[in-house]
Parts: sequence; C-alpha cells; structure tokens
Amino acid sequence: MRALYAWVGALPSAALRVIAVAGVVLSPATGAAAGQARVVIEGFVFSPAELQVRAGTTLVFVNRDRVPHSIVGERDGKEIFRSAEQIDEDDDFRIVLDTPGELALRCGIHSGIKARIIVTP
Ligand SMILES: [Cu+2]
Repeated sequence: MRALYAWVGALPSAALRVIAVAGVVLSPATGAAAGQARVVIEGFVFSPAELQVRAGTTLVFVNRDRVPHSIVGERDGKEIFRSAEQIDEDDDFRIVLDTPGELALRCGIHSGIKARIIVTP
C-alpha cells in the first residue's frame, strides 16, 4: 500500500486525495478507476489470461476450482512474489503492483497455468 499512498500523495487536488483514500482512485488524466483488478482461476486457466493495469492497482486472484492453486509472479524470469502454497476454492490472494513492466504469472502447483500482466505507469 505504500506505493499507492505515495502515488495518491502526488495528486494535485485535496478532493481527489480524499476520494483515493476512500478506495476509488481516480486518474486526473482519464477519470478511469485504477483501484482493483480481478483475475479468476477457473477450469485450470487464468481469466483473463492477459491484463493491463496501472501501477498501484491491487490485483485480486480468486480460485474458483475445487483444487488448490497458488500464484507466482515473475519479472524477467526472476520471482518477485509468491502467494501461500495453497489457495483453496473461493479463497483469494491480493497484491499491489507498484512497478511498471511486464509480469508473468503462473500457478506454483500447476506450472502450465499462465497469465501475463502489463503494469503501466
Ligand atoms: Cu494450480
């Protein structure tokens, strides 16, 4: 959350800052919400399998399968985050993506389950 607050602090208007703290971060440029994005694992695939989000977005992964999955995030082949070993059915895992760039996601249990996240500034 630190990066999100840093970004919020950079907003020009006090009113926008209050809105952002309430959980709905508005972009001064486009007005698009940048608070949260959701990725579901269902039927052994990530949905969506490719997603673009803005830096500071909280990604929420939800497991809709009856078997456990986990989430591993890699950048340039290097692991940058890993969820609990088992995310059970209907449980979730959340992470704030604060660094722009491309992320490769995979399940830590079933390595064939993959997704790609593009984090824009
Ligand atoms: Cu899995």
